[in-house]
Amino acid sequence: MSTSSTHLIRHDWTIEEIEALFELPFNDLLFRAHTLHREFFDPNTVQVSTLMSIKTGSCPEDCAYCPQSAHHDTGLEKEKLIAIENILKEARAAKEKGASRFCMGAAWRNLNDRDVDYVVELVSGVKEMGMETCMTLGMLKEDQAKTLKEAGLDYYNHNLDTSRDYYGDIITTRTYDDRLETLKHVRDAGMNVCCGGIVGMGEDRHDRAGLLYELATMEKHPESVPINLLVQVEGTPLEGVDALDSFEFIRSIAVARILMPASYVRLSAGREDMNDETQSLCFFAGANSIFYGEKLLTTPNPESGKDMQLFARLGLQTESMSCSEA
Ligand code: SAM
Ligand code: DTB
Ligand code: SF4
Repeated sequence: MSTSSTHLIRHDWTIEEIEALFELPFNDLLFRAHTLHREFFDPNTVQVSTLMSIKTGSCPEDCAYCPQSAHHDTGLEKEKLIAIENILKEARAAKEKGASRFCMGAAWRNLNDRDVDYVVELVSGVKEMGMETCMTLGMLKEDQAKTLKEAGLDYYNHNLDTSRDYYGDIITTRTYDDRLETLKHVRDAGMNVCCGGIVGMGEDRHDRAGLLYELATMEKHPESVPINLLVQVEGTPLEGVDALDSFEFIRSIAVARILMPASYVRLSAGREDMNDETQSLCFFAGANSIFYGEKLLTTPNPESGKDMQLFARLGLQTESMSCSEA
């Protein structure tokens, strides 16, 4: 980012301004997003992270989209915590395939103190390989966030998921303010914040704007903003919800790029249901990070060979591991 660009970063967006961006003609919106993208990033470079579930299923939360909630019968086999050595083996394989960050997710409502030593050991092990680390473990207390930071954790993922207004339709077992409190602990501890949400959950455009409003008016924007397209899973309450128009998904990426020009915008879950052209337009609109590897947490993701082919066709490069300032 050039120093002359920093004045383009605003934190005082209004919901009306954000809705007006969504209303722009598609070409105008993409032109604006792409122009800004070039001011802040190399437009032909994408950061790739690999995701692994370290504790799967039987989560006490009732998130309506999630296959791992104990409230829904999705037929998912629940698993105990995976042995550290097996996770480090996967991390090594991810590094060999070109991932620069390894993200570990647990189906927990919150991190329990009894599991802190385990996650600290994982962070150290992955860091020793020279990869960046990210974790998503549910709610964190202030002291836990500090411990994770001291262990060397680079990013903590904790999504707001949707607008404040629509949140109660999706999750009833925790509040929007619970989420914001954990995000504050992560920020205060000095870790990079990875925070975004899901679109295609039956919300309207006002809610998509509302989610981006919450992120873009934070005192410091999240360094990484995952925009997930709902992966519809059989047995979840959101199975069968009307699919989101792919142009509306691309618009959401473009608006995120305009609102948070210096942040990585991650084209996150849902790529398995997108064609190459949709993904390419997302990259043009400002997405510059993806999950790489054939599985997300529990659902399929495009095979890495397929992603590499698409990157080659588009002349895209993956970000080298030295670029860790994000
Ligand atoms: N339990 C922790 C939490 O909720 O923060 C961490 C794991 S949770 C699975 C991480 C994120 O995955 C959620 O916040 C949600 O945004 C995303 N996610 C879960 N299920 C999804 C689905 N079916 N489609 C798209 N994104 C999903
Ligand atoms: C995020 O925003 N998306 C990822 C990651 N953060 C942890 C998770 C997507 C999960 C998709 C459903 C599944 O595979 O279980
Ligand atoms: Fe649990 Fe996270 Fe899934 Fe919600 S999104 S049910 S908290 S694993």
